Amino acid sequence: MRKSWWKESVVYQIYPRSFKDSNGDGVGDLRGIIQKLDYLKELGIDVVWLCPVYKSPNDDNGYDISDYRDIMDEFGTLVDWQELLDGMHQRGIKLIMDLVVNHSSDEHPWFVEARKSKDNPYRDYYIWHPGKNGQEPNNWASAFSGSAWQYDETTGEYYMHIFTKKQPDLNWENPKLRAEVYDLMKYWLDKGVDGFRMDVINMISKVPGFPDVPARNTDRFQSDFRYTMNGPHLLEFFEEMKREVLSNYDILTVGETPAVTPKHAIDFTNEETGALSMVFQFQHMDIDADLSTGTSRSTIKPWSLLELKQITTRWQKEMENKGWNSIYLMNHDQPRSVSRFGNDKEYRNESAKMLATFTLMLQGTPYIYQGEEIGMTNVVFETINDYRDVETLNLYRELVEEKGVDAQALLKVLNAKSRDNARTPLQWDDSENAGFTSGTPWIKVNPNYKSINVQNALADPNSIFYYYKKLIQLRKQNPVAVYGSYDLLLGNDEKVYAFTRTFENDRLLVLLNFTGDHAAFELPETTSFSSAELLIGNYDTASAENIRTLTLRPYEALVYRLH
Ligand code: ISL
Ligand code: CA
Repeated sequence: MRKSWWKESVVYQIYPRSFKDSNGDGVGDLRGIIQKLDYLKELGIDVVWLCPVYKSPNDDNGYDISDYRDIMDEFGTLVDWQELLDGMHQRGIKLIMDLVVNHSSDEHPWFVEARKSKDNPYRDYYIWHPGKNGQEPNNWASAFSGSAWQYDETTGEYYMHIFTKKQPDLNWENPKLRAEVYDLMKYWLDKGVDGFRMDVINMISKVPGFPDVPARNTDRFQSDFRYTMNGPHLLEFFEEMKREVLSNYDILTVGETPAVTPKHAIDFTNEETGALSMVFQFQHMDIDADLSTGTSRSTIKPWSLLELKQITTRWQKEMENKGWNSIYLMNHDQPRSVSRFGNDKEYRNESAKMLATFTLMLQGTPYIYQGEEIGMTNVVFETINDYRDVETLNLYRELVEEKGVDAQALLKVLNAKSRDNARTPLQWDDSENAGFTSGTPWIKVNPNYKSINVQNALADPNSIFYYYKKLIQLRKQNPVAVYGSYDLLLGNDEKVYAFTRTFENDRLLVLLNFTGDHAAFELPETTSFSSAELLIGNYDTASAENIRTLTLRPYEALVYRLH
């Protein structure tokens, strides 16, 4: 396996709208991030992934871009952006930008032109289709409710939008459009950015003919993305992008790729034949959803550790030596990891550290989402009016207002699943609005900021923050934590997740109790070692000496070096 800086890096994700507001308008901005660069340096991360900061009408908080080469007014200017990049580079931190090119904003000049007439030179930058019997061309649902097609009066045709109707899909079949995308990528790379996170990049090739998806129920529009992802030209587009752009730079590229198998991921990330460094897969993001009755976001069910083990092990083993994983438990689209996979009440501290150990000790590049390093939790909004996310608001309208689903029942699901859980402001201190803004925040602050905040974390040597810091250093000092192969132990244990990492003559043993109970276990005879040295643990006092038969305390995490 080739060594590379992006395999050894730890990435920190910033959602700029909610990170830090520098001018009191209630919206986080670039100068706010500049103020906090030393905080990121202290944590020890290597790379920042910055969610979109380009000009945008903000129908989907920056994922609807109207100018790919300039900065959103609310966030600042290109001059601020340059200062941010320089400030990062001075501190040895790299910057990857979000590349959102499956779709643009409907206010992008390309779309403004495209919708003018059928023979406009920009018409083919987007995907147009006549209606079928006076209705939408097919039964595809948008990921954000309703049809994936919008009728456009001027020319009497529909355009495709997998996300909101203000996010028309770009037509990658058009070589002119592809050349434009490569150009804008070079524009940012030549300014010195260190890579891209590529939004839903496996959606750029759709299955031709746009056939109806099989109906699972009587709904007019079906949430089934089989024909909008991993289409027949995807690998060609990747190859071309690699040839035209990526291969000329030493960068980190991570594709956001829902609904991929390890086979796809290997095609995309293989060192010789793939185009990308790594991808985000989503299998583990569905373990608490009931996909037979709805989507990941509209349903909730208890998840099982056995399933998490099975999914994680599948990705760890199948990608080994063939591709490269990225490891994450949350991002700006997902609930808070400690609330979802740990216990955000009596064991918040222990379980957040246990989950950190899990994330940092797997094979792959780990991603930490802002606030995760201090154990921020889901927020409980009691009314739909507190939510801001377009996906959440559309879902509420569709289910409650159109289909008559019980509002309280849906609010319960949203409390657990809404993307806004990740988007409440970062809690800096215990002053008003958590020190995020001196004005009125664009979305409510989680009321637990009085105790859960950065200031408290920095003042407490036992905080989740310092535990992350230690784990990050551990990963840097031990190549086995980066490159070591993964092997699962105790595959049937419903409480304890145990695995080893092996690289050359070095071996680590990782023991994680995923429950609030005491969990006893016995390592299999085949795990041979004569002594074990504790590298890190999330309880103050050490465990028993004999680690072969151990009882882990609630959410206990231990990492040993085996000799
Ligand atoms: O479509 C999905 C599953 O089939 C979604 O889970 C999808 O993966 C996800 O919504 C894509 O997210 C990304 O693109 C969106 C944007 O709203 C998100 O914030 C972004 O991360 C549209 O750009
Ligand atoms: Ca601001």
